[in-house]
Amino acid sequence: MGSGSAPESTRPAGADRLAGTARKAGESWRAAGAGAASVLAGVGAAELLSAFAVQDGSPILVVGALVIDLTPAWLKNAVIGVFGTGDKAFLISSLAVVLLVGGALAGWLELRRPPVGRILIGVGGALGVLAAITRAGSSIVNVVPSALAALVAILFLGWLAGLLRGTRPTRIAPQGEVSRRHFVTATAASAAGGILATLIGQAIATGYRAASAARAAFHLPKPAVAAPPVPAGASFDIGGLAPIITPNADFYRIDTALQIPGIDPSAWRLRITGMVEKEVELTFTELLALPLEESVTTLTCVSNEVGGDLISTAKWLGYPIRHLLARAKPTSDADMVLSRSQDGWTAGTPLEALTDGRNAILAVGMNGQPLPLEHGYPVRMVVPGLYGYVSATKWVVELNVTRFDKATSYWTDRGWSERGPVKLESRIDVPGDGKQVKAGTVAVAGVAWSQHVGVSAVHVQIDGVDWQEATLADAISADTWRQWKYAWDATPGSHTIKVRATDAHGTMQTSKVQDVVPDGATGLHTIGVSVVG
Ligand SMILES: Nc1nc2c(c(=O)[nH]1)N[C@H]1C(S)=C(S)[C@@H](COP(=O)(O)O)O[C@H]1N2
Ligand SMILES: [Mo]
Repeated sequence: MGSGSAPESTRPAGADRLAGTARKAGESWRAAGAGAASVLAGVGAAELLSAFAVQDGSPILVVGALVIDLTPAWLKNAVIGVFGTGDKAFLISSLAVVLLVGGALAGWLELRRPPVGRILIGVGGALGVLAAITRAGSSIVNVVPSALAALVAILFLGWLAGLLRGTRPTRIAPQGEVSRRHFVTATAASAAGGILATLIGQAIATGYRAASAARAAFHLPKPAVAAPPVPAGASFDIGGLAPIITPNADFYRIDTALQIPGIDPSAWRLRITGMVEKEVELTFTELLALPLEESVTTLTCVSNEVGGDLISTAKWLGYPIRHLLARAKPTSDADMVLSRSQDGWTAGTPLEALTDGRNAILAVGMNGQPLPLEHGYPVRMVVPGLYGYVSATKWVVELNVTRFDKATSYWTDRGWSERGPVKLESRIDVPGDGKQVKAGTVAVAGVAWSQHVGVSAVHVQIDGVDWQEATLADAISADTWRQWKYAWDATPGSHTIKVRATDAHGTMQTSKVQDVVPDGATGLHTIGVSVVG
């Protein structure tokens, strides 16, 4: 028997037990720390996601809102009595404490009885999901951050608890397979990362939430010049045909904004700068005090494929840009207005399109509502006849008067054409491509557009035979799309249907197939249907 046996074995049994108890106590604290850190990591991931992608559904805020709703009035009053306007801060801090204590408890349970700790976190996540669902006006995406929070916290807890178990002494590795320092570093990094992500997420989302609240409190002024009512004859009653006015919720959305700019309308300014005799600055209040005009205009994206749905129509409320430019007095050599969005995006619009009398406006209203945040609240541009990328700047804050040979814009820097007039196009909405229909009279219908020129005719061709004239719905104006329909006498078998529009100048839509790059797609929308007897 050598004298080199482990020191433990020579220690008295009592000291051994004491050391064991102390180790266990320390381990419990570390498990609690791992649980709290896991929850912080989960919350951080969720706050980032809700700030960037979901726009709403921050687990902290949805749970907070639910707590506010569930708190009895007497308790609410007591809290307000004690904390005054700090009541919200009190609520958030209380939630943070509950989360951390819950996380610590989960960590402790996880070490003792896996996977009970992770299950507890799952239950907490389910509460967040429930809170998100019960929020007024919430959609299903709002539950995603809470679900993500739970998932991330569960993964982190599994990982950290594994590391912690690895620090236990074993016969082969008396110091444990994982160093305690390694575990502590991993836990601290998880916690710090979670806190940082939460702070960043909150900072980013604050502007959006403030703008959202300001928009909710804002009532559109009455138009000085109302749009004439949309003629009854502008719409056919055919199921599946795009409605002549697109509801805001269905209006296509295209932009580069990862996070929708949250603009405080009271801080919003429009600056007209550059090649002008006099720079002009306008506040939101000043804009609203001007005589606003209503106009119905169809907006199209240059990326709209033939037959695509990146096109919508709204009744806009706004102020003609030409009047503001007249105040600034562009110099005679200027030919472009580089509009800039709050987030730095730019569009280059021919000066002429903004001054030639068309309804080129700074819009504040869309279908009787303040502009939705994703469509440019508080102010955007709408210019009939031009694709959105050269005209329809959302969250607009500056009009820089310049020249095409001096300035470029966001998409022209990326290979798209400098000029972007909308091309004459038409689309078949019904029947849908590849659909089966019954033999007999079949309603074929769709839309055609050539903004600021107008559509004068639409023809339909079945199986490459003759072009038949379709019936046009009444036009709202040359700036809007036009519905068309054709009663087709369908016989059993497979058939191809093509559509072709003619504009108000008599120019026929080209059948030449061109890609969306660099200035918009061309070609005839063609569908296939099978007719059964
Ligand atoms: N600030 C900003 N404005 C923008 C864009 C953008 O990326 N950022 N995209 C433009 C493009 S390409 C189009 S087609 C229209 C789309 O407007 P909508 O999303 O309201 O339909 O917005 C235009 N305005
Ligand atoms: Mo676009």
